[in-house]
Amino acid sequence: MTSTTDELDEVAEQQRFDALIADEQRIEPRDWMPEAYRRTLIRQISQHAHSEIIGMQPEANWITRAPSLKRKSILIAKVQDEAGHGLYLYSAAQTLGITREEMTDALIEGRARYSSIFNYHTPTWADMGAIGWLVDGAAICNQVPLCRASYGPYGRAMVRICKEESFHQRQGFEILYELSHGTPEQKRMAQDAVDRWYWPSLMMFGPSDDASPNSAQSMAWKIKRFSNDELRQRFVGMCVPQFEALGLECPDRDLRYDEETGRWIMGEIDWNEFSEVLAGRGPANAERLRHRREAHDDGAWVREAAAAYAQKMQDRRRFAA
Ligand code: FAQ
Repeated sequence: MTSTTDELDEVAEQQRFDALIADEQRIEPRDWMPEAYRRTLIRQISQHAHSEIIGMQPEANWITRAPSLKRKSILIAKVQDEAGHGLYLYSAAQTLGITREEMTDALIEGRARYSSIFNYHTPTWADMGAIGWLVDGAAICNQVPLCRASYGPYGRAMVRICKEESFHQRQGFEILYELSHGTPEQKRMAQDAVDRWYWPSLMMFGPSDDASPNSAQSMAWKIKRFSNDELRQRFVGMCVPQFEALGLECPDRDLRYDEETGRWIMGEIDWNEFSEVLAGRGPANAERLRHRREAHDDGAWVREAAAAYAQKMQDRRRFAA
């Protein structure tokens, strides 16, 4: 084929891709897609997968110390759900031509991003409530629109993830509700946890729109459906009545609703703290990566055994044929 024919083919493919996006159709792994679209998806989906896997750590910290058998089994189920989310997402990313090993290596070698939120410590049981309510709540706000992401495997993975996140958010709210309606000391513990997690949960939505280099293109490709600030607004609006139901104070003392614009006016997010965490200098970054690396090394025998078993089965099938 001549290069002119190649170029004509590429123009036709691009037109087909653009038409599918314009028509709200899904792009599937077999379809032609622009290289930048593929790379953007690998970036976002793998970062998302890493977040789910690293995100197991702050809550796993409380499994052995949960205050009752019921709380312990709920927490184990939640942490296992996060592992499952990581696996669906790694699988979705693999349909774009990257391997699980490449993604894992990038994470444990410190070359990959994962959500800033998981670089904070969980010193009290109330942190389990605050994570469920605020962190899973923010995750739902961000992820429900991703169920309509233009890339089929990502959107479909998000449907099940969102259902599970709803249960997570509900259990977090319930932990906080019990604490905030318990003894004065329990209520103080709940307020303290919410004070520590509120601002970092707002940072989960990413930089403000004017500082978000990827948003415009990702929205044009219908990967993202709303901007970072739009989703942050939606989340704050969702939290306000829930703060009241919990009987807890919102840590943002400047928060108010502007009737004229229909928007929440918020206090200033500490973007310096956000960039420090992204640069690897958050309270628990080093610990999270160290733990992930150790878990990877400890699991080497499982991977080797699984590969040896798969090889044995393949040989058996070949000899039987
Ligand atoms: N932390 O141009 P944008 C969960 C990076 S899952 C770290 O706005 P984009 C469930 C961004 O990657 C939580 N990095 O980027 C759970 C980019 O870096 P790059 C994870 C951040 O992609 C609950 C740069 O800044 N959820 O919580 C953060 O258009 C409980 C510029 O930003 C997802 O991943 C951040 N907060 O928008 C699990 C959802 N924000 O790659 C366990 C899917 C931004 O250019 C327990 N992802 N960055 O070097 C998304 O929706 C998007 O990727 C955004 C960022 C909105 C996170």
